[in-house]
Amino acid sequence: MKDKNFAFDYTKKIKDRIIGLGADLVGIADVKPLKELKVDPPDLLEPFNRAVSIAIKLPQAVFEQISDRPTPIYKSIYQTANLTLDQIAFRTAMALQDDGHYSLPIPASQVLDEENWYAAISHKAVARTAGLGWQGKNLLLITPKYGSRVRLVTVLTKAPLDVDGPIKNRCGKCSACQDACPAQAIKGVNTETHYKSRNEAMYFSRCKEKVVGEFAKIPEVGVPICGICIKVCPFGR
Ligand code: B12
Repeated sequence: MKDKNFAFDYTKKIKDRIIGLGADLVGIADVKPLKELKVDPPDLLEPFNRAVSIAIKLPQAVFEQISDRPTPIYKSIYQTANLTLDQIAFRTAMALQDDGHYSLPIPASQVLDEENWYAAISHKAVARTAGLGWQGKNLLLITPKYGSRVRLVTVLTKAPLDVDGPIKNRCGKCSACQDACPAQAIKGVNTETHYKSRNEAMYFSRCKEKVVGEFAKIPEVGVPICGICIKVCPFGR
């Protein structure tokens, strides 16, 4: 009973602290179901039993400016959001470590395999498992309050934190992202849990060619971003 109360109080204390660092959403995932994921290095998850998922929202106005391609301002906001998340994750991991809990912040946007486009771990999978939102038809995490207008980061930890559970998919019959995708990449398939592969939700090569092959080559953009399926999603508008 004492341990149960301690975990409850400590989880609340850590979540409040992370919100105090500037996060908008925070949830705790059990690491066990995440062991199905391809991670880099392959033993990344071994020392940990919890994954803290952290999201920050993005300014509404930047999406209003996007019509058929990412804007230079969106590029700058993308970079600032990544930096902000990396700082929040770093400070969270250090706070957990100071309390005696082995912890590792995972970078917000670091690509480790540029051929197959994989990171150390999928922040969306962690966020979904931690109950921040569901995996939408656009393959992104959709949160009830901000839609996909969030960026994500993860802190792996051994801290005794209470876990949150996944929430129900609310995409329903909506096809706004499928209709608006400039690459016609989104298949419009729903999932009650998560897609088994990227190709189950989308023609992944079309998305990649548009974002990496075209948008990242716009001189004042220079990074693989798009923003259109985020903009048109009714959640967060
Ligand atoms: C490489 C990368 C890209 C590549 C490849 C994208 C991709 N879908 O893999 C490219 C350059 C194309 C890209 C494009 C974009 N990206 Co990107 N990208 C990444 C990065 C760095 C790694 C992704 C990765 O490892 N993918 C591997 C695949 C297999 O995983 P996945 O896409 O997450 O999908 C699988 C899992 O999520 C799994 N899953 C979901 N829940 C669960 C639960 C369990 C238990 C399990 C086992 C599995 C599981 O189901 C999916 C199918 O296997 C992440 C940051 C990160 N570390 O996560 C950002 C990230 C995914 N990108 C992001 C964004 C926003 C975009 C863009 C919209 C561009 C933009 N900023 O405008 C587009 C949209 C593409 C799309 N619709 O998917 C955000 C998503 C935020 C959100 N709200 O969901 C992330 C999380 C960055 C961040 N820090 O916020 N990206």
